[in-house]
Amino acid sequence: MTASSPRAGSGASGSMEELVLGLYQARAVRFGDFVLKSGLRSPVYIDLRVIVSHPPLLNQVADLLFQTAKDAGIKYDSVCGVPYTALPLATIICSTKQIPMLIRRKEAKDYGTKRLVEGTIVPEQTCLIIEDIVTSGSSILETVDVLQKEGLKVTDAIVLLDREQGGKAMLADKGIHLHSVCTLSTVLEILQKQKKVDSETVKEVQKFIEGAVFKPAQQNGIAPGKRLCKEMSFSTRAQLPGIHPIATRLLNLMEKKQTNLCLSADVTDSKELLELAATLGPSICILKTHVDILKDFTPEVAKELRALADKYQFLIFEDRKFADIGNTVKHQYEGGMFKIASWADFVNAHVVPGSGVVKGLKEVGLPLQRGCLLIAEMSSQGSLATGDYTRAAVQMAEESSDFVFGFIAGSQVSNKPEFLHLTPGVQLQAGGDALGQQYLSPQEVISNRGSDIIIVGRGILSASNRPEEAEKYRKAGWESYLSRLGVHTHD
Ligand code: 5BU
Repeated sequence: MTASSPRAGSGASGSMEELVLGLYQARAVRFGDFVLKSGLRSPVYIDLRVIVSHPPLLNQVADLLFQTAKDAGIKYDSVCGVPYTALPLATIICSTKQIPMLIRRKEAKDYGTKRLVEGTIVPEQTCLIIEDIVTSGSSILETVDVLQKEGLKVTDAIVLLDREQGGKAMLADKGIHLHSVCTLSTVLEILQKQKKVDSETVKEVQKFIEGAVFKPAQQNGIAPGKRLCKEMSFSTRAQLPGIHPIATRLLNLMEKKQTNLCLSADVTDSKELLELAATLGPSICILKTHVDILKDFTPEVAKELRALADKYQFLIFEDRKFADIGNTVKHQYEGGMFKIASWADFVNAHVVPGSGVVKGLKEVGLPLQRGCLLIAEMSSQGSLATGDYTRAAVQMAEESSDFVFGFIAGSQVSNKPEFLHLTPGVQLQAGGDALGQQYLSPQEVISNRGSDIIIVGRGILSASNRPEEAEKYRKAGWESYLSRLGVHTHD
């Protein structure tokens, strides 16, 4: 038997099918468009953590791991699971087969003096590693390293699922034989046979596996996002309990006007701004301003803009990007010559100052029933708003959902359907500008990356017929939203 093929022997293919279907039913294997921790985009998402909620499946997996080690003829004295998903698996194996277990501590690094491995370590004894899934092999190697430093021998690792993205070779390079219960190809084969996945998706995943050279250092480590909320229509999301009133208003008017287009009205003349609002108003759900670029702003302009927003039913978003301590942003939001809070339905803020920025804005905005978006990602080249920063923005939003109702981001960063995602850097033609702006198409942003609203500036403003161009963007954005709903309906 080869390590990467389904287990041979009596009833093995049956049990393999049972396993794969069990994983699929437990939603441990899902298809869609995901960003992995490594930064790679993937059409398949595998989360084996969920199996602890399915005891029969958990036992089955533990048994298959044990059998795979047995079939491969591996001799070992103890078993160690790679934290955390494989810990319960190692526990079941060790408990049912009466094998000594070792536990690798992940946190010990932080405390310095704590032991790195719990259990009785007998130097020169062989420890078998158990893991749930392998992509690059780096998690296994970390555990190997710790065990070897304790004087243990490690030669083999058993994994439930090999994503076939270079992990096996990487481990072999370090002298570790990887044995897998099954591979992603096997999972696909079985699910296609069982009609759980169509041939197109299978091809897409196969292409991904073949083409995905693992790049651990890639940017943008957004936590794998669930696409569940993207199956929901805007009007359904508008009624979610606890959703922010601005989000409800916005989602309802989007559905009513059939538009998820936000116009970035980046003009410097107030008359032109008001003209844009009056002529493009019917095509947009939001008009985004940079009030500080207007050369002739007066409070009257804000008043007229407000009247147009109410007439044509769009919201006003002042793209102020607050980024100071709470006390300062409070003044910037409420006062000065622009008095933003008095006319803008919502604003946005950077998360770099910490939660004080939201607290400050909230003091002014909440009594006025305003809302705020947090900048989780930026469209510009080399943006530092990636990975942990993006995750921190999501957490901050979750902690102040009475005021924050969504994100500026390049893709879906939160799986909570009550949060809206708005994406700048959108044009029908891909490309960018000379100052670092990067453009994606409406379809890419809405259908593939799971955002809700496209923000378009020069794509529309530089056209000779702006209302006609705005309609083109409205249609492209809306059709992408419908296709996203449609795709998921057929899932
Ligand atoms: P464009 O003409 O479509 O490139 O204008 C994009 C607008 O969105 C512009 O007003 C920017 O200030 C704004 N923007 C952005 O482009 N990228 C970002 O990450 C953020 C805002 Br946040």
